[in-house]
Amino acid sequence: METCPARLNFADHLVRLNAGRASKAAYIDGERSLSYAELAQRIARFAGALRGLGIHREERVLLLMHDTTDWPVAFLGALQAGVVPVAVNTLLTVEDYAYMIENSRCQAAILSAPLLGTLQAALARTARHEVRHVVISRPEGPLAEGLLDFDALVEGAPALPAADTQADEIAFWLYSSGSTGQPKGVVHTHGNLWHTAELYGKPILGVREDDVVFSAAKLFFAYGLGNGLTFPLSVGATTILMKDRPTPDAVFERLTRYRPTVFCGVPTLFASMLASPHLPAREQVAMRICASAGEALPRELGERYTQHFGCPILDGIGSTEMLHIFLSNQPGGIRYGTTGKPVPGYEVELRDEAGAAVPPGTIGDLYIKGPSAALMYWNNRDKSRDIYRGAWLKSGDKYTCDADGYYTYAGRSDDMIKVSGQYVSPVEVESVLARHPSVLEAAVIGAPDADGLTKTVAYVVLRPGVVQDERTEPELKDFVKRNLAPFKYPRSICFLDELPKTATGKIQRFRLRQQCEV
Ligand code: 3SK
Repeated sequence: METCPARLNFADHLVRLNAGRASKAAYIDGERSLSYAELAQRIARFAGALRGLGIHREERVLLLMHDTTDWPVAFLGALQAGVVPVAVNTLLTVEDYAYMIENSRCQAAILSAPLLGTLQAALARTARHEVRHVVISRPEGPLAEGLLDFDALVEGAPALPAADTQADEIAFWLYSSGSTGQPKGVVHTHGNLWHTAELYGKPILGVREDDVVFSAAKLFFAYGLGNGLTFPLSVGATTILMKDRPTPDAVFERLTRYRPTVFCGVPTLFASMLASPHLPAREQVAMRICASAGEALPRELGERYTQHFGCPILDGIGSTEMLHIFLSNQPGGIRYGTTGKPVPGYEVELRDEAGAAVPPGTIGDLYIKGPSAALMYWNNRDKSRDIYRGAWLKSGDKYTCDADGYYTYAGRSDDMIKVSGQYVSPVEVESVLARHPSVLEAAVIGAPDADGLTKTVAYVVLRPGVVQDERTEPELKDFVKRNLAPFKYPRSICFLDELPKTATGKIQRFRLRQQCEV
């Protein structure tokens, strides 16, 4: 295996690698496409535009963008300039963005036009921000004064040669959420991108030059970033981007129109695809391999999918901190219901609370060692020390390993619940529910649905005198959607007279789990 070059600008690396593919389509988003030559040209010009706006190396820019061809241009253009893109989830709240703007001290925001109102509300709520420029991708009409048009900026800028960066140099950030407190800025290097392609994208997922790749997971997720940018561009493949929500119908439209050969999803999506009356027939699609991450893929779901499409799913687990998948099923050795084996190049250990390795078959905390680990959480030494332990990283997941070396998911070691691949903090949802005037107290847990996928369930005790009727549950769900990122709402609500508690008043979540089925 090649070693990672010490001097590496990952954008420049990709541009050079694809220099011989000038006319080949790199990206197609349904409205526009970019050949490899156009992509290279726009990356260099966007880098030039950042320079022209007075943004210096190592300064941050916020990327709040839907998946269109402008996303890779902005991300790689920033890398090319040595500027650090902070790519964020497009589904968060004004408060989340206000925090991220302050925390990252970003100098510019690059955003999709429909997100402008949210960004402006976040800027208004930020006591001290340093955002000097707001750049709009795909404006829907004339832009108000002071806003910059992405296309005009790119087309009017000179090409900037790549900054001479090191593999270990900060390249970009993503944000990761925890069960309490604010999101944490996960700081990644140029070299980390290179390692995920060399260790997982090429050898495990097996992405090739002749592939058409489609990831339903968006580029702002670490999982989507690898699937839809790092891996296909590392081999000169073509990538389909979709700005819409990944509903089964939207996904079917892309699977049948563009016939991707590599498709990356999450278990909740695979389940809703199989349940849809519009599920395409095997002959209508061209998938040869699929990836799944975000939550454990139930065995039966993997088997049904493969039976229908004739295409295997490689279920794996990664993390924002490790950038991509480090434990995965691998072609030729798939065991549905397990997360497979360590990806070569990564080491995995299961440890007990004292830090000792657990014997086969025993549940332990998952630790990982590998070359794509983030440097730190930005400005957060305590949380960094908690997770990054020397060369090892504590994932927060519990696993068992069988005698054949296959790992099986056994839940989280913190309170977080993973729903459709996104973390939900029960504490956060409970505190929003408790703010509703009808609610006395609430407890939130994760419970399996009929497909074996985890969904959030809220247990609610109403205030004395409040009468529960058919409007109560939808009202409480809407209340959570209005006050938190909407994906965090509880999928079902059970009303109780009281919550089970210990003698000292602690809620007994295990008793709620025992009585619960979604
Ligand atoms: O959720 C996962 O398993 C995952 C996979 C790849 C990259 C990032 C994450 C969180």
